[in-house]
Amino acid sequence: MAKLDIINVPDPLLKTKSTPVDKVDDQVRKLLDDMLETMYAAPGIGLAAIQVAVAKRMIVLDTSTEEEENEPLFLINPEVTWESEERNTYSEGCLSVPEHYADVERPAAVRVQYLDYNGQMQEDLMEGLTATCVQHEIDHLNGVVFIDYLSRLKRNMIIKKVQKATKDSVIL
Ligand code: GNR
Ligand code: NI
Repeated sequence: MAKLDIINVPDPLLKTKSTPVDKVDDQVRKLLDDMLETMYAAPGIGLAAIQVAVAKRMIVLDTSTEEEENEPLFLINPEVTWESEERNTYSEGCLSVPEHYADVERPAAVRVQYLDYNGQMQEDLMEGLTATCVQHEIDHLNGVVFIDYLSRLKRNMIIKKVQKATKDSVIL
């Protein structure tokens, strides 16, 4: 396994629409394993491939708490097949927008169809934090970051701060 580098806003890659995976092979599984290691190390509860600069429709998730066993989920070519009328608001963060948080409203529950680690089709109902997180990750696959839901003023302010923090952390 290998830990990968996570890209930050305003990297234009984060605006690209990722392309479907056509075959779940060992190369795909290797990337999923590396993404999971990267997510756990961050630490985060989700990660989309585009965040490690791979424009493929793959995400990893683990919303289990510290006291629980790890419960990794691997989703390839995920599609929302149903969303609840009920909405939920969470204070969201993103590993590509480090140290910034904002409320985002989304469907409280979704059904998601996807290929699993073995290339088998699955359909799961997701609720609570898992529902929020999977929608946040599917947004990444479509080139959308949570700050895109904020006003242009707030978004630009956050991008500037992340850029500055990223530059300041470069050791010359
Ligand atoms: O680690 C993460 N936490 C989080 C919290 C609330 C809503 C969404 C998320 S996803 C984020 C990791 C990430 O950036 N995934 O793309
Ligand atoms: Ni994110």
